[in-house]
Amino acid sequence: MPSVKSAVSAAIDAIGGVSRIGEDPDSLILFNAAFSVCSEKCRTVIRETGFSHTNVNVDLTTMINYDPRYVALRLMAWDHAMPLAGEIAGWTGSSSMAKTGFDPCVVPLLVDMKANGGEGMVIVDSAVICNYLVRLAGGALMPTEPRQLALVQKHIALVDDAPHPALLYDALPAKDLRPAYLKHLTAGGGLHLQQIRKLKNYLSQEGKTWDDPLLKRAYEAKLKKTEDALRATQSMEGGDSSYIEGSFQKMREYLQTLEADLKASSGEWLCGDKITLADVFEGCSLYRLMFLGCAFLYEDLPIVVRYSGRLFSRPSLLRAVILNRDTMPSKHVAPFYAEHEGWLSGVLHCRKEDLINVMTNPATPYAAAGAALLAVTYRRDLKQDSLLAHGEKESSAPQLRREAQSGQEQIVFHEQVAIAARRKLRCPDDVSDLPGR
Ligand SMILES: N[C@@H](CCC(=O)N[C@@H](CS)C(=O)NCC(=O)O)C(=O)O
Repeated sequence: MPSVKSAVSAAIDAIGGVSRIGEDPDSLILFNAAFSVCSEKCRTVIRETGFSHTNVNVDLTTMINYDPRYVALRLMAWDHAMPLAGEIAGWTGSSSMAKTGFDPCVVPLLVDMKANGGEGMVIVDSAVICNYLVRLAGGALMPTEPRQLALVQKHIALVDDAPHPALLYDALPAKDLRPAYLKHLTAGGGLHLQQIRKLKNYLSQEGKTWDDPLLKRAYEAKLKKTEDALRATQSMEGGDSSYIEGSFQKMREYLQTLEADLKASSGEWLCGDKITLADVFEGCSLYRLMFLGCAFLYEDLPIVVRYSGRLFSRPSLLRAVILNRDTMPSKHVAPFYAEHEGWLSGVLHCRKEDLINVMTNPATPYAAAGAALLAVTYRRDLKQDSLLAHGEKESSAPQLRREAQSGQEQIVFHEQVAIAARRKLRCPDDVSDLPGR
């Protein structure tokens, strides 16, 4: 069994995307993805608690999270008494580990290098990671009164089991308000099919690039889970929308519970006047619904609406989630950019979505996709500049921060164009072939 340290180095070699934040960034390492609601919870808690850390940005669009070096690291946190996701219930539209088993191929993942007498410890699952972080921070974001404690854990579990993945991959046929690029990418189960192809490709490398029965079991389980998800999408295309209707119904019921629990609170947060981990989870959850154009699910719940307004102006959530430069665009949330960064930023955010919409549209001519691909040849320089600036981001002068932000913005833009163009031109999955990488 390799040490945690060597498994971390191998995973970082595979993934890259490292930024070191704060004065002591070596103790905590967070593998996470910009556009992942579970990662958003962890990043917000890190902002709230102020931990220095190393951020490893996992690009889910390239499916680098299926690389055996990352999966092996994740398996170090697996309690073998727990089934793997895919080995039990079929696709439920939720990604709760408690309900659906341990998924060996997802983010987020935290490593505490100081734990276990300096041997290091791998911690997975957003609820477990966030509970761990608040304990490490001496109980910040956690009440001590037993009934409040139970309420916090209740809402963590509600958000954990909310069918966010279902609402990302699929939508009500008559009310699909997701950004068009999401519709393009998920149409016909397209994203699941790409994931399946990638997983099969890794499985076929057994004995070549990896050789471990646990990894084989992990890939087979993930493949089964993804095939189940594909079947759910395909059932809708066959005219049976009960799966997605059930998911929306479940989401609606959870939001009504939130409304009722907020009503019973003596203050502006779930547990009175002090913000807790439950509010952080709810903030990420409500924001994701808004991003996907699903805020209609709670717009008739007045207490939830006012509560979401407070959460969406919380600096931790703004910086870790809403204004995060690496995340995907959505016109539904462009007003936040306009409000906090000026109208031009709001307009650019919308144009960014427009461009990705065009590039991912199967009807876009190949010449246009080729032109966009050429545009990314500038990316390498941009990336270097921005990484330099990004390293300084937390502590430096406003001028440097602004430069870092604009560098990041351009990189995100170019990366998204690259991804879209690559798909359009049916480039190989291995993105290292792209110009600018
Ligand atoms: N229960 C897990 C769920 C993690 C999860 O499903 N992560 C998603 C992003 S939110 C992911 O990595 N998906 C990529 C994939 O399945 O390929 C947690 O809360 O951490």
